[in-house]
Amino acid sequence: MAAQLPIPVFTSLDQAFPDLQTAAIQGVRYKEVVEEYEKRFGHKPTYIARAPGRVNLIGEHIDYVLFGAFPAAIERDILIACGPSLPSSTSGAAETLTVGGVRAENLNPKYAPQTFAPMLKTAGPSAQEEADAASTVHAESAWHLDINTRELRWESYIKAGYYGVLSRFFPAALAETDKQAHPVPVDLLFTGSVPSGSGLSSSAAMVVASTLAFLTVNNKLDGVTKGSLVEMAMENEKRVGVNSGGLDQAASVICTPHSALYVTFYPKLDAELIPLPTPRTSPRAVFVCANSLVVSDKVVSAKWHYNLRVVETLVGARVLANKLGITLGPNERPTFRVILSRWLGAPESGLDADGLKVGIERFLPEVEKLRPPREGRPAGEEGVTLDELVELSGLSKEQFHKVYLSWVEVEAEYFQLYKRARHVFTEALRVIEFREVCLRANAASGELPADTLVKLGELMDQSHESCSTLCESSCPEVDALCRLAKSAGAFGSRITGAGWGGCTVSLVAEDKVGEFIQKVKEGYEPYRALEGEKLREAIFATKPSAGAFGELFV
Ligand code: NG1
Ligand code: MG
Repeated sequence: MAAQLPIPVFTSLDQAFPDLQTAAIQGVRYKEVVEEYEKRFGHKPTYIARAPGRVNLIGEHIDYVLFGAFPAAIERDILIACGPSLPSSTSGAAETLTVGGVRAENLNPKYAPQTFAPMLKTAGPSAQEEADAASTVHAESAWHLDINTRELRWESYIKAGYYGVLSRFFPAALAETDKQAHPVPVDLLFTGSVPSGSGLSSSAAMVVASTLAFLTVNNKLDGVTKGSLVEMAMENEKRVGVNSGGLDQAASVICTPHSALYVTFYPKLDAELIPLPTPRTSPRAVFVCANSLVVSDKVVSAKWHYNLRVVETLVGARVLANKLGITLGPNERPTFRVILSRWLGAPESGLDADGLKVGIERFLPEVEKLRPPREGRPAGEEGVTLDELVELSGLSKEQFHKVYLSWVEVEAEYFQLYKRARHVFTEALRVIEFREVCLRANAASGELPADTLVKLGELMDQSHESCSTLCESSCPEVDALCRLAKSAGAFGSRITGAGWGGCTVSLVAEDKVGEFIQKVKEGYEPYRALEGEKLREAIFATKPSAGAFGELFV
C-alpha cells in the first residue's frame, strides 16, 4: 500500500515539516539554498527536491538477495533547488545547454561545480555501456552520460538519477528527430546533511533527490508512485557501479515520521510502515547513530567488499540449489530468496512474513550443506577457490564466467559461501522477529510488554555478531564502538549499512541519551578531541522521519 502512494508535493514549508522545531531548522537551509541559487544562476528555482538518508535498524546485506530489511528514514537529507536554465542566466552558458544540459553546484565547496549534457549515441557502445548491457541494468537507452565507476565522484549520482529519467521518459529515437522530445536544460544547487561514506546512505539520498528533480523539472512526475520512484532509483544507483539492493532507496522514498519500514523485494517490492513501539509511561527509546569515522569508499572497494558479497551469495545460491536437487537453467542467476521459494514449493505470489519465518526455520539445516572442505583453517583460508567454485556450480568455466563474473569485478583468493549463506538466512529471520516484536508491542493495550526493548536489543546484537563474523562486513573500529555502546547502557548495538567502516546504530533509553553519548565519547579514541557541532555530527540520536518529497514554488 505505502508504495502505491504518489510523491508528496508541498507548497509551503509548514506543510512539509509539521513539527515546529524541524520546520525552523529546515527553514534556514531552504532559505540559504534558494537565495544562493538565485545568486549563482540568476533566476529563482521552481522546485526543491528533498530525500533523506536512512538508518537500517536490522537486515544487513540481504536486500540484494531479495530478503526484507527494516530501515527508517533519518532527519538528515539532501536538498536540491532546481529549475529550467533560462537563456538570461548569468554566464550565458544556458545557450549551450539546449539538449538537456545540466549545471550542478553544491553549497559544500568540497564538491566542484559540474556542467554536462547527455548525448544521443551515434557510434557503437562505450566500454561502460557494454558492461551495463551485460549486467541486469537496462541498456536500451541511446542517451549517453559518462559515469566514472572507478572513482567516487559526486556528480555520478546526479548523472545516475538523470539517466533513469532520460531512458524512461525521453525515447532517444524520438529525440533524434524532434527537438520537442528533448529534456529541458536544468540548473541544480545541492546541499546535504547526510555524512558521506558513513553507512547512512547519502548516495541513495542523492540519487532519489536527483531523480525527483529531473522528473519534476521535466514535468514527468504525474503518475509516478513512491514504488516506481524506488524502482527507478534502484536501477539508477547501480549505474554508479555498486550492485546494491533496494533498502536505501525504499527507506528514502517511502518512510514516514515515527515509523520504520518492513520492506521486501520478492516477488516484487512491497513495503509496510511499522510504528516503532512507544512506551506510555516508562521512558521511550531512541536510535543513536555513531559514526566510526572510518570512511568506506564503497565504489572503489566494491570488488573486495560489496560486489564480492553479491557474487558470493549468488554463486552460493546456485551451489546450494545443486546440492538440494533444484534444477537451474545455465543462464539463471537466482538469489537465496528464490531458491528458498523453490525448495518450499511456494507460489510466485510469495509468502507473508509468518509463512516466510516458518519456511526459513525449516530451511536453515539445509544451509549446512555449504560447509567448506577446509573448515577450521585460519580465517580466510577456509573458503573455496575460484576453480572449486566453477566445479561446484556445475557450469563450464566459460558459462560460469558469463553468468557470475562478466558483469562485475571481484577479487578474492577464497570465496565464502557457507558463512554468507548462514548470515543471510539467520539475518532474514531476525528481521521478521524484529517486526513481530514491534507489532506485538503496538497491539498491546496499556504499557508495552516488559521485555520489548530488551528483545529488540538482543536481535540487534545478534545481527552485529553475524555481520562481523559471517558476513565479515564490519571492521575493528565499528566492533569497538558496538561494545562501547553496550557497556554505556544500550539495549542493543550494531553496524548499519554496507559496513567496512561507517556507522553503528544503538537502541538507547531516551532519558539516558546524554549520559550514553558522554560515555561513548570518553571511550572511543577518535571522539575525544571532538566537541560541540563536530561531536553532534559524529554521534546523534535520530527519530524516524519523512521520506522524499518536493516543495513547489508557485
Ligand atoms: P550503504 O550503507 O548505502 O552503502 C548498502 C546498499 C544497500 C544494502 C546495504 C547493506 C547501496 C546504495 N546500498 O548501503 O542496498 O545492501 O549496503 O545492507 O549500495
Ligand atoms: Mg550508499
